[in-house]
Amino acid sequence: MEFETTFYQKFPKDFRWGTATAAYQIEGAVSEDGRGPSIWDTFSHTPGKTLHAENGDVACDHYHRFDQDFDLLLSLGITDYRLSTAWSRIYPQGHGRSNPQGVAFYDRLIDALLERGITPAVTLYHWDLPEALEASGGWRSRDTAFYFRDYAAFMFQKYGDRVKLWITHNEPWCTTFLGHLMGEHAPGLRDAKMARAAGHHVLLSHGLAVDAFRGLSNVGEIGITLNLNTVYANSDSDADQGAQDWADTMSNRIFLDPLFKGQYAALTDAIVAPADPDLIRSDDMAVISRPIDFLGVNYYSYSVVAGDPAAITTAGVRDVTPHDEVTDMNWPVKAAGLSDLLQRIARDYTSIPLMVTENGAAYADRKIEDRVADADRVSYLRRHIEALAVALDAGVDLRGYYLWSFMDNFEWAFGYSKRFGIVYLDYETQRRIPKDSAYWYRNLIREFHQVQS
Ligand code: IFM
Repeated sequence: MEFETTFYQKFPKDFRWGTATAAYQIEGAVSEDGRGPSIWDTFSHTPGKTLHAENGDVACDHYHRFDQDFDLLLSLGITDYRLSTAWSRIYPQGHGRSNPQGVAFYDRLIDALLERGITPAVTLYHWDLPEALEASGGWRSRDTAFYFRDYAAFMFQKYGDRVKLWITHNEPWCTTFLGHLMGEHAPGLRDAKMARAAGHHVLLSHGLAVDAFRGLSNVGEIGITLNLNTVYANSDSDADQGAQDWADTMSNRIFLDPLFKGQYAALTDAIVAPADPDLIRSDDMAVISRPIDFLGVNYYSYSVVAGDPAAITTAGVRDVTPHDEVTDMNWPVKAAGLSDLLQRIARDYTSIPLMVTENGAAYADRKIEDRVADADRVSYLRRHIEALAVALDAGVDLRGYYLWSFMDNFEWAFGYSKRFGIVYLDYETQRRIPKDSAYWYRNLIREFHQVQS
């Protein structure tokens, strides 16, 4: 047994054990069947933006291999799968005329999952904004929020008979900070005012999509996914507590507060930039904080911070996180950060169901013969899944866990250098090789169902 019987019994009977991926990271086929370019095509083809100038042109070639990939998922007993759809396959220009071939592709893909008894959870935006919309101001423009609503409404109507779990956005933090403030993600901007506008319009687009969803019947449940990071103060001192307040707002409250409290956290202006006078319009906060059915939580790492007046460039906040155990991303590991985070959300923000929509780790995996012995990943996963049980014990309404990622894929600015998958990708041949962690996860799911039946 991977875990004791009593351990499995802590989870609800219908707990979702899944894996997650995203369109640009796996699909490839960027110029096929009428797909319009997205900001990630532009960004990854701009010299200096991604490691080794790598891009998602081919990626895992999932566009042509999804049947084989879903056979593999099924053989691993994984019954839930989180994917994202590429907006520019549906609307090559971002709005206007939809693309029948793109629509047909997701028809085939969703049907292929359902035929195998795998439940899809669909994320509508995982960072690949149609380039045509970027040209007219991207997320800095209010219009983009309404174009997103229209795209979302189309998707609900088209696939809502088969897809019952919808996620509007993946990690608005990354769109806002990495894309518009730090320049590390598409569209590669470094402008605080623009970041403030982009973050607001992403949230607004989420709320507008929720409204569109509520206007339809029998389409299931809708939520949003945030990347959250448990922030601990180094001590009880006022300085360290102040640093924690700042870092926690920057990582967590920045999106949790508007979504669940209908207002921006007090430090938002200081952390990003004050909002322009006409940015936040009268009804916006009410739209942004519309009730949702679940919150998706992506958790990878944590931080410990101390107050330090000498840390001028980071607003007096010094990162003192121990790096005794890190993943290949150099992200410090702390599984208790996940249980603390889930309990904190339930305590401070909402009693709606939570789902861990991403958790996992990159390691420098080696394929020897036909085996990838990724004991470090198994250890990471085991401890984080134990943390789920701690949260459940504490009364958190947790409904699912989607491991990131099903297979190695395009890790954005890091290109193909970071391997998060439980399935190894030989990019030369496009062979898929389940790692030891895939078999470990298969056993866990099998045992869970045995105990629960
Ligand atoms: O690969 C990403 C994913 O696209 C979003 N969440 C974090 C993952 C690992 O960096």
